[in-house]
Amino acid sequence: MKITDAKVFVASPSRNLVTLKVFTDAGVNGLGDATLNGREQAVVAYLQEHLIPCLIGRDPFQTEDTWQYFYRGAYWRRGPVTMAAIAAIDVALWDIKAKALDLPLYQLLGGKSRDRVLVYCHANGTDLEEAVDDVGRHIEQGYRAVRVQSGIPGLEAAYGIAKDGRKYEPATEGLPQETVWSTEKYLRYLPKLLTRVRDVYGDAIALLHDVHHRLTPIEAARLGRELEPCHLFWLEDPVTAELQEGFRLIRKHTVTPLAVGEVFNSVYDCLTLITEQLIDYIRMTVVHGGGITPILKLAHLAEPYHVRTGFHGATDLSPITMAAALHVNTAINNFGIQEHMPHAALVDEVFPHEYSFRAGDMYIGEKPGLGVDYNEELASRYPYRRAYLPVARKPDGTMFDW
Ligand code: KDG
Ligand code: MG
Repeated sequence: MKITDAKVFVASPSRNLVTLKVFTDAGVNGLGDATLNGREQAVVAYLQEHLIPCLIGRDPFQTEDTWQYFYRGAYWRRGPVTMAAIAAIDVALWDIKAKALDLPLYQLLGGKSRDRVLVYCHANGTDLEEAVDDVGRHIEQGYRAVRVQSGIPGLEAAYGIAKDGRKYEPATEGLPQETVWSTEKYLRYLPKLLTRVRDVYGDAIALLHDVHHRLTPIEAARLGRELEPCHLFWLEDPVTAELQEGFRLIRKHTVTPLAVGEVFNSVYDCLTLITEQLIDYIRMTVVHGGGITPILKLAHLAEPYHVRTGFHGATDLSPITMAAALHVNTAINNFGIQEHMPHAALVDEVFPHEYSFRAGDMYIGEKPGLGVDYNEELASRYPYRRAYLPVARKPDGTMFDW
């Protein structure tokens, strides 16, 4: 079998999503997600100008060699643009291979290790009462694991908080939105929120929280320690993780489980974190981590260190990435949990998919390949619209992490 062509689609069915379709001479096609929130067109150019010309004529079954060709062969390695582009090709090739063999993809990744995949949802509110109520609404929908975010008293905007009754989407059209952040206000408030949620809903629910990279190691250590009575499932992205060694300090002071990695794109971003057991969950996922080929290796590397997976699953990762992640989650032994932020109904229409949600779990389905299609005609009615993630500053104007 030979690859004959590949096309990149950029559409905005409620949000921008970049999709790759790879064609073969056997009539089998594969899909890959290449979305990088706020930097979509850079990945499009990388694919169109640099990767697709080298892809034509290759054997789609050679997933390992093709991945190495684009990773090693570029000389310039890593980075989210490069790795999202390589990921799109890698996933599309795995999709082709599984379809050609008439098997659901998880069968090629190790077979079934579980029947269902535990997911966590996002509950949020502009204040404590609203956030607590929203947790209740999600429990009623069947979720057994809930991430809780809330507006912070004294701050106008906060990460993860929906406004005007709409679903939360951080990217907005126009230039980046400017927000103000105060570590002091956040640290004063957060233990009250999570203690209250635990008091109201009891011990049976798994609770998670995303710090979104905004503390220093010693601040994160203090927060982790204060949250210990809440028995969190995890505290996510406590610090910017470029300095992996910073986690040693956090770990020294708290037994609150730690998750990190949604912005990572290489195993080298988390080698120290994993091999020194500085984290409990690794969140790097298929699209930003370079595809199924490296993510499978990462999961296998993490297994003997008791680090489990908790793949990123926000709405800026398309249903193709969700399906790919679910296949990996189904096959590996050290699966932990999967993030589930439901896509808008229109996105689900553009990407008809086999996977489904029931009573707090996702089910991958048995269709050959990834089990996702792409409705090109429908997608073409929603052209790309430039959008950016917000930026954050401290109250005195200093640039900070959003
Ligand atoms: O594009 C940025 C989002 O993917 C990110 O803010 C979502 O932190 C996130 C999460 O945990 O889902
Ligand atoms: Mg996060």
